[in-house]
Amino acid sequence: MKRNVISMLAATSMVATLALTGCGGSKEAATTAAPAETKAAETTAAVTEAASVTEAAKEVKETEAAAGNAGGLINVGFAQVGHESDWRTASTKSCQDVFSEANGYNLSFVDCDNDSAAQLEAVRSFIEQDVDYIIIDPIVSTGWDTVLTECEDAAIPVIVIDRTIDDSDKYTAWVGSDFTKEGKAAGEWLKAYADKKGISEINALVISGTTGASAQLGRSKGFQEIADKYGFKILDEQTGDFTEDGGQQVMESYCKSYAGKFNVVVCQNDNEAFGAMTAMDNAGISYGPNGDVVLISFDSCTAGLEDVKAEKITADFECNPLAAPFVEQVIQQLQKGETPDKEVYMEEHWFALPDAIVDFSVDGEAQTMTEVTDAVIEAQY
Ligand code: GZL
Repeated sequence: MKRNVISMLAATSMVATLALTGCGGSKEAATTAAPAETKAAETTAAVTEAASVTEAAKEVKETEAAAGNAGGLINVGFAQVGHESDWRTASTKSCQDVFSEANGYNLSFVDCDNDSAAQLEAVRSFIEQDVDYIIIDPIVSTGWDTVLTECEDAAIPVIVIDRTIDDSDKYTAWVGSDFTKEGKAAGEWLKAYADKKGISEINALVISGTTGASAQLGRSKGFQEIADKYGFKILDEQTGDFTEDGGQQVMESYCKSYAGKFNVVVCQNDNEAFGAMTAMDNAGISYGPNGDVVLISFDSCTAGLEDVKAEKITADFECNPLAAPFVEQVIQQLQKGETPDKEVYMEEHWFALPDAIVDFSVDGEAQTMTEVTDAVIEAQY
C-alpha cells in the first residue's frame, strides 16, 4: 500500500513538474500558448502542488515509521564500506548488534567491498525496499548529492557514520570522528616525543588510507599541517588502502627507495602498520621505542594496542568504530518527531607505553594520553 501511495504521489509530482517546466509538449508551445499572467498562475499552482506532494510523502513515511512495519520492526538499510580492516569488522559488528530483531529492527546490510558504484547501488536498493532509515559509511566523500536527493524525495532519512560526505548536506545526522584532529594529534605528539628523545630531524614516510576517504583526507591534512609547523620532512605519501597487504607493498617499496633516509613511518590505520612491520622485518629495519624508526598508527584496534605493548608501534591514535549506539539514539529521536544534532563526535584516546607518554596540545588544547596495559587491551574493540 505504501509503495502505491508513494508512486501515486510521485506521479502527481511528475505532472506538477511537467506543468512547471512546460514539458509534455515543446517548451516553445508551452511558452506561446499561454499569456504571461496565466503562465505565472500555472507555475504557482504547479509549485504548490509539487510541494504538497512531497509533504504528503513525508507524512506517509512518518506514519509508517512510527508504526514500524507489520511486525513492528523498524527497517534500516546499512551500506558499509567493506571488510578491509579490524576497525571495519568492529564497526559492522557494532551495527549488527544494535540493529537486531531483538532490539526492534530489521537490518538490511550490504558490504560494498570498497566499491563506490556498488555503494550507490546499495542505497538505491534500500529506496526500492522503502526502508525507514538508511545508514551510510561513505567509501569516499564525494559523488553523493544525486542519490541523497533520491532518498529525500522518498522521504527516507539518511544517517552518515564514520567517514563524511563533503558534497551534500542532504542527510539528517553524521556520527563519527574528527580525522583532522587525529592527524594533528599524531604530529604534535611526534614533536614532543622527538624533543624528549633528542631526535633533531624528522624524515617521515606516510602510508595513507583509501584515497578520497575523509579519514585519509583528514589524517593527511592534519599531519601535514603540523609537519609544516615544525619543519618535518615528509619524504613520500602513498596509499595502502587501509589494508595489511597495501601497507606491506608500500613499505617494501619505501625500504628500497628510502633505505637509510627515514626515521618515522606514519600508517593511517593499524592494518597498514601490520603490513609495514612485515616489510621492515624483511628489510632488516628496526622500529618501535628501541628501534631506528618511530612507527605511528591510527585506529587503536585490539591488535594494534597489542603491538604498542610489544614495543612495535610507538603511539596509536584511536578512531572509535562503535558508532551504532549513537546512530540508534538519532533514530529513536526521529521516531519521536524530535530533531537530532546534525553532528555527533565520538570520544577517542591516544595510546602509548609510559616512555612515549608526553605532554602535547592540539590547537591549544592539552591532550591526555592513555597507557596501554593488559586491562586496556582487554577492554578495546
Ligand atoms: C576511519 C575509518 C577507517 C579506519 C580504517 O573512521 O573509516 O576505515 O581508520 C578503515 O581502519 O578501513
